[in-house]
Amino acid sequence: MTFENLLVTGGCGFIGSNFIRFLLDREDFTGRIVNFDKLTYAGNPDNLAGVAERYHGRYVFEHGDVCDAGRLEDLFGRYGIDGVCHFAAESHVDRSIRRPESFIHTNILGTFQLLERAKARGSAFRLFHHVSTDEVYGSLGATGLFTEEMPYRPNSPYSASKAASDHLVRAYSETFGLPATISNCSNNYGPYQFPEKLIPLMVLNGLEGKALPVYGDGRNVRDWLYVEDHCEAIWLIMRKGRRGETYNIGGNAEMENIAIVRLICALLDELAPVEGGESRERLITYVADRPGHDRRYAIDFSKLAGELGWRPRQSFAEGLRRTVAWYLANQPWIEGIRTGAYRSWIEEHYGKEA
Ligand code: NAD
Ligand code: TDX
Repeated sequence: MTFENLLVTGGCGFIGSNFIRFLLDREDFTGRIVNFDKLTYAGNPDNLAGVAERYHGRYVFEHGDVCDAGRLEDLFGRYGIDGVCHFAAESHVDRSIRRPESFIHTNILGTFQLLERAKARGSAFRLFHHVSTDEVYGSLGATGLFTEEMPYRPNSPYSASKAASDHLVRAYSETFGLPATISNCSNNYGPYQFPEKLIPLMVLNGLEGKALPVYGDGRNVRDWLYVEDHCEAIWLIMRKGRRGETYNIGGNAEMENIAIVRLICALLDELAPVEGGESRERLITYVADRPGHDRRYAIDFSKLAGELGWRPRQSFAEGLRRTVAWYLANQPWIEGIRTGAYRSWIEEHYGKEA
């Protein structure tokens, strides 16, 4: 299965931009990508710098909101969309606790509008792939793994909105026969991740000599997956996954937050030592816990491994080193965010409300 005109939503975000680069380089994808993105604070055109020029004719950017039914109708018709890979979302848990409304709009209503447009394409439509999270399953105790059969128990407004969108995709598949797949993945890390998430935040704060805020006791556990491994899994599911199915994706890399922060300090001390040789560990600061903070996530991805032969390639130690090195080597990208220059560019091209 391949696609001639694939709509990628949220392609200017962290995982979406990695996915677009990944896919355009593959020999088994010869079609065109239409990247549809609202360019919220998390959408950064610098993530795809040079792509339109390099893949001329195979990559198009369209600015807009997945909640905008009229805009979607125009896009689906104009480009003859035959597949969707749906990344667009409000993605940050802390923001969903402070201001949940945009999460309900984009993650739930936006997914609904996309499903409606995909359904309206009838037999011309091949697949709706929905990119989701392991957070829909809630929190684990010291043992056990999330499987695809587990009941959903989302604990944050973010994960509740993603759970709702997963259910909508499933319902469109069951009720209307819409060809759809869903993937629920653990925490991603790698190049182009917005520095509000744990790993890039610690790297940037460490470089600037700022406090490294660790929530609660720092012993919450997440499973970590290098973003390129996630992209491979998504593409494999899109091509070969069974329609109507959900696949868990994980990295086999459970880590306590505090251990990650210490590893980042050690990498920064090695790759960008402070004058005088002091360790960044002195910047570690325990702060108030996140409300409803899930204690542990861990993934059983044996369905994906058994049916489609997928395995993560990147070890956490090597992936983290590559990631820290990427941030060190990409100062202009960091500066664009730090100074807000990426926003001024967007406002100039698309207006203040973008
Ligand atoms: P991100 O926040 O970096 O990017 C989100 C992108 O969506 C941005 O480019 C933003 O401009 C765009 N967007 C937001 N609202 C939009 C709207 N209404 N219309 C159109 N575009 C809109 O997110 P990410 O970390 O790349 O995550 C991508 C997807 O993967 C999300 O659906 C997320 O739930 C899921 N996911 C993320 C992780 C992770 O660790 N980051 C793990 C599992 C699943
Ligand atoms: O400053 C911090 N200090 C801290 O201790 C931040 C930003 C986070 N944390 C902790 C909270 C979590 O236990 O680190 C862990 C990771 O936090 P985030 O990077 O905010 O990720 P998380 O909340 O686990 O959610 C992420 O993974 C699943 C993504 O943001 C989601 O989009 C994805 O679905």
